[in-house]
Amino acid sequence: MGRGSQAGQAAARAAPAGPRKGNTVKIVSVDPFILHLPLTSDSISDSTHSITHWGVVGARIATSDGLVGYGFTGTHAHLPSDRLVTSCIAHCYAPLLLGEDAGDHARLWTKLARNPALQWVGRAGITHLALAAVDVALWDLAAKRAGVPLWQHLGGARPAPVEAYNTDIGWLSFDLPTLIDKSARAVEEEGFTRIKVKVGHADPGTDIARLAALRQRLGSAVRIAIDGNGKWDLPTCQRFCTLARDLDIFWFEEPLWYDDVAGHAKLARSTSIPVALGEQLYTVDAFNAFVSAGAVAYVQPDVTRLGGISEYIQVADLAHANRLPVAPHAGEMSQVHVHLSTWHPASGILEYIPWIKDQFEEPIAVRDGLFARPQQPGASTTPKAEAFSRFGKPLS
Ligand code: 0YR
Ligand code: MG
Repeated sequence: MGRGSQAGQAAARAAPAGPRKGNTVKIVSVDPFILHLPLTSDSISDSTHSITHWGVVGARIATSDGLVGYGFTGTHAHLPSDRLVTSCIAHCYAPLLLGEDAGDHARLWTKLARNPALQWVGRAGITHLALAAVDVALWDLAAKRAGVPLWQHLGGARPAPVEAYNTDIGWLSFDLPTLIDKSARAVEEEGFTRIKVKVGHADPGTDIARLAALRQRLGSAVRIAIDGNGKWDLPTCQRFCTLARDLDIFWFEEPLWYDDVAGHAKLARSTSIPVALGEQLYTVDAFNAFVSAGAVAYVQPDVTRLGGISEYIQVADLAHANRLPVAPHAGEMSQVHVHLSTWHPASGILEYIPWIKDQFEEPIAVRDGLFARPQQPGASTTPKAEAFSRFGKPLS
């Protein structure tokens, strides 16, 4: 793996820019991998999850011109389920990809996603996470072959830079002094004007007290979004929203169970706090249900859970057509979102969680609260050789 990573980068730099002149470039290998990267804090919790590592579970795809592409999904570093994803890549998708033209990724997406046998066992879940990894690797290859960063390959940058909001200051496991201290430092020393705070205590009054103290410390100019990670029921969310009236909450993310379209629609109608969701949705059809029901204001696709970039673009276009802003999930845990947000006209705000960035050849960078535009050819998904040697896990 490590050698592959270095070879991939060298080849990407040597790749001639410009059109392929109709040559087909064959897929010669598809190799899954698992990395368990330690968080920058020892452990964190939101209302639903407690984790110590982030799982980067992916596919390394090599082509006949010597290029190597990387794509991955994100997990909570649970090895048995990570291996279900890599098994799907190795045993279900690789045989469908070997010998194919790597540049044909629209057709290849359909070949994998609509394969009758695979569709039978999963239009979402494990098979879809594996599809995300493979699809992103193919886009990474396409941009490397073109010799440009993915955002440029997709059509170039929107005029405005992408604003970063910091979630790493606001975990539910932080006590109030830590929450306030980290938030104040992010705003006053690092230049963030947007932050996101986790909520979801058994008594929503606890969250109100934390947010009121934070609002008082930071003043009215800082945008504070909150994230419930699907914990509360509808009456609890409604009680919370009533109590939060004067706190100027920018959005309420995943207030309810992830798939509950009717519940989110009811909540959206009963509060002026905008509803945000999408990081747990696997398909454009799921997004379509929420958008059609008026159940979402900020649309939050995740390329590592949708079937990769190919399906993300459909979701972003759906939001755009409905004049809804797109604010993708975690730009650090899926660097691809920086490229997609730099390019797509409905984007403008992106989550910042700095856990895994330093394990990649081109780390994501935020300056004065804005994401820097990636410069290297590809999708910024190539892990460092050292990441494989230090944090790689056996596939069986
Ligand atoms: C930890 N961002 C999120 C982490 C975070 C989750 O489970 O994955 O809190 O990704 O909800 O918006
Ligand atoms: Mg979230």
